[in-house]
Amino acid sequence: MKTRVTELLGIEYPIIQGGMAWVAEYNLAAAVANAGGLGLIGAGGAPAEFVREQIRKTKELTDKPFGVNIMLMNPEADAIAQVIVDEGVKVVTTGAGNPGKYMAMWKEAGVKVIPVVASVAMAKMMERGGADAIVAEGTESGGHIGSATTMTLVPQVVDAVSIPVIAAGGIADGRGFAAAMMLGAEAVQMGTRFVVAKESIVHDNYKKKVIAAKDIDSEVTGMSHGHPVRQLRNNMTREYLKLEKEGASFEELEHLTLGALRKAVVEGDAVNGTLMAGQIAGLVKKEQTCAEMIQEIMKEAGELLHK
Ligand code: TUI
Repeated sequence: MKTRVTELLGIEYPIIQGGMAWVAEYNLAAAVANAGGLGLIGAGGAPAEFVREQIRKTKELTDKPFGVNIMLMNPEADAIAQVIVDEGVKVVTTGAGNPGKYMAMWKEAGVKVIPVVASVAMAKMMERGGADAIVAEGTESGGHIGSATTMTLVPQVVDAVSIPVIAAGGIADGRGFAAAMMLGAEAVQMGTRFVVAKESIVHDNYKKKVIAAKDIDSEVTGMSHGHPVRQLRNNMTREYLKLEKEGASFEELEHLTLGALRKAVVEGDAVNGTLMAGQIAGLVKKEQTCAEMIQEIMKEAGELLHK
């Protein structure tokens, strides 16, 4: 399937893997790239030199295009922005902020820039700043989220900009893919389904929780201090939401979450760790290779779109 996004990125299928902190490391990025999608390394809160190593390791596993996602709240974001240029990475996506200050250096280096946004205003601002495409991410997504749903956000962003739009949030199968195309998107970004990929290094306890999750098993923490994060309900979310309700300070809550994502992904602490996942987790039923996932989605979507 050809769209402006497959042309822009030189990929076979219009499927982009989410830039999930801790989860989106080189094994997953390379597996998605080799399966014909766009693989991403999620820099999350990692130091710049760690990201450089991840880029080099990805290159050893694939000669297909891949990108890096920068979480803009990372204190090392400036250094990571430079690593992307130095290592010749072709695509960058950004999250949790405004990448405006890096746009000129990336464009000059020929890097394709795809900001992830949660509003029409931000999408327009990014287009004016020179973005090549935009990910419109609905509140169904896991991790740090905005408030608009994918169903409402995607068509409004499509109408507001001329650059290609990639839909994210609540998409995990061929039906979601086809629906996103109907809303005017030219690719989808998926995170939650790739968490349970065979090539994903996520701890088995975390994968099991995603596979067991039902439709209403996620909670949004951090709403009170302006950093809403969607994750699966567990002891951590119950504790967090209780403290938040009692008016705990940002610092207190931060203390609770510090390192909690690593605890879940690496150590498999599904009780006190942060199990970031989207609302579509209820649809994710089994571990498969990235190639199996992408093939299945494209086949199902092809049949639906043909009908
Ligand atoms: O960035 C994401 N999702 C993320 S980042 C992340 S790491 C993290 N860990 C713990 C706590 C908080 C974050 C986990 N998930 N998605 C892309 C996204 N970006 N969604 C919404 C936004 C966004 C929000 C505000 C983009 C721009 C923005 O602009 C603010 C401004 O500067 O005007």
